Amino acid sequence: MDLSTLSYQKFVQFALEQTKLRTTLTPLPSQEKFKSLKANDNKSVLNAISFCAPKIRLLRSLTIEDSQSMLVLDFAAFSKPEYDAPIFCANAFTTPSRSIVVLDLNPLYDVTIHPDYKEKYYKKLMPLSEKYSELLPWGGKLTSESLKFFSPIVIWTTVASSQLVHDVLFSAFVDYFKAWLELIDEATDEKDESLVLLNREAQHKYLTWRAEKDPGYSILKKLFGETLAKDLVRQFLFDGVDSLGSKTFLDYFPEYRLENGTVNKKRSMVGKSYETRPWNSAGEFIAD
Ligand code: BLA
Repeated sequence: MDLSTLSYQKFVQFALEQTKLRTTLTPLPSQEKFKSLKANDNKSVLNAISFCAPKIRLLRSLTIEDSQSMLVLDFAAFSKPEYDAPIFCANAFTTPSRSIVVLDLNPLYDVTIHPDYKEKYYKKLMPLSEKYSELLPWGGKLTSESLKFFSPIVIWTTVASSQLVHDVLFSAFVDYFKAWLELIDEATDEKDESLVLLNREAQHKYLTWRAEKDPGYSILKKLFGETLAKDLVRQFLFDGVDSLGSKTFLDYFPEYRLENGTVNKKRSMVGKSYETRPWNSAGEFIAD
């Protein structure tokens, strides 16, 4: 399809407007640093924004739009470590033929081993996973390791690009972002410093995973060159990876260690799995 009628700007604008209705956003230094970022191809249009708010450590968005070849949305929002709230995650990669999408409130703690966390945040949101299951169906096998960062309401899809899919995706983005804002509104700050520490480490582990293994990296490298792409990933997209903790990728994910001590470049050690949605509509894990 012709991408020139589609844009992810409306998604970002909606999120900013909704957030401003509830809290005060303050621009972060990383926004200033990356706002005049330019791509090597001289045609992709970029938009990079980043903010914090009293309960929000980082709300950032990167869009890359070239109507001839691709539209990219990478939007995420992280609470301050005083809150154990999920991470808002909206990633979309759209070409004239297909759209690859992950939309989720990524859990801070793996829901398959923390049922209390699942109960606390996802029980009442489960209807969302059904609402879009027809038009944005499960995308098939994915990197197995990614699944522990996903929630039972995750939308993971790879579908033919169309205006309808784009509109449905916007509607889903609206629902999921409002749900996230609601959770942030309701969140009360943790007073127990040892639990705040756990929250901080959980965010750091997530950032470490994504800064190392995000599937978008090869495209960022092509557009910006290796050095800038790395800075973009570590200082903008996953800001906090170098400050929220001191553990390394191999401390968190030792199975990726090669004999010479470096990180295995493979995305998955286990391989891809989960051909179908591994949660049922009650949020129970149904894959083995
Ligand atoms: C593919 N993106 C994918 C896949 C997933 C994600 C699961 C399928 C391949 C796989 O299983 O690894 C997304 N994975 C995620 C997310 C998390 C995760 C969000 O673990 C969070 C924890 N995608 C982007 C951006 C670009 C992009 C910004 O978000 C480009 C700049 C591209 N994603 C992209 C491409 C593919 C892809 C090109 C298909 C090619 C591939 O699989 O490598």
